[in-house]
Amino acid sequence: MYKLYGVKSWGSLAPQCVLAELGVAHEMVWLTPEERRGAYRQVNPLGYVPTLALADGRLVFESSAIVAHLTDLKANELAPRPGTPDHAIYLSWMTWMNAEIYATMNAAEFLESEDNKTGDATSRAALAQAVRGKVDALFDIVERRLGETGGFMLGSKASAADIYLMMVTLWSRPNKQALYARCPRIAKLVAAVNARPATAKVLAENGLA
Ligand SMILES: N[C@@H](CCC(=O)N[C@@H](CS)C(=O)NCC(=O)O)C(=O)O
Repeated sequence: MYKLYGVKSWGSLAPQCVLAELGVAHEMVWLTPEERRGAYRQVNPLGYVPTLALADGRLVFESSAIVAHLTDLKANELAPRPGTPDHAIYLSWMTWMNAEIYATMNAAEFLESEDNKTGDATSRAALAQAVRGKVDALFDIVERRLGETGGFMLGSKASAADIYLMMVTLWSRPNKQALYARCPRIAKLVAAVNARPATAKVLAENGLA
């Protein structure tokens, strides 16, 4: 059975939603933010969540890889089948959301955190603001895409890529409502994703209902 290591409302959210949506048997291992710094480093080298432990004990990290692995397990409505051109487009956007949006948000959070001691406070704040500006620009790219696709990341029907997008919007600044007000197509997509019964249940479990 799969074991998903997570922290509530963090990067384990999309993998947990996809496990629930697909009805895949799994166990959740909830960590506190502090626990990630200890023995969990042997599970995930950076102490990041999520990590998915396979039935044979091997460990899969990177949230987008975990989601794509799960949707590849069997034919389902959340993603195109592996090896097809549509699946290439799916992987492309999943990787982009992780490598660009998620990673840039992480960079901004680091710049804003007490761990960042580079230079003076003013230049740190200016740099963080510039990186937040890049995050906004990335969401603008998504907003434009949704105007071309029919409302969802891969077309006119929801997929796991939309669940992933919903997750990263939660961490936008100053808050998710500001993003949804600026990007109405993203807001509509998130509302549709959040209304899915399996996802709604997971959101409630993560304290996000
Ligand atoms: N690229 C990784 C990023 C994971 C990540 O940044 N997780 C955050 C939680 S949302 C984390 O564990 N941060 C802990 C830290 O920065 O120490 C993935 O997609 O899985």
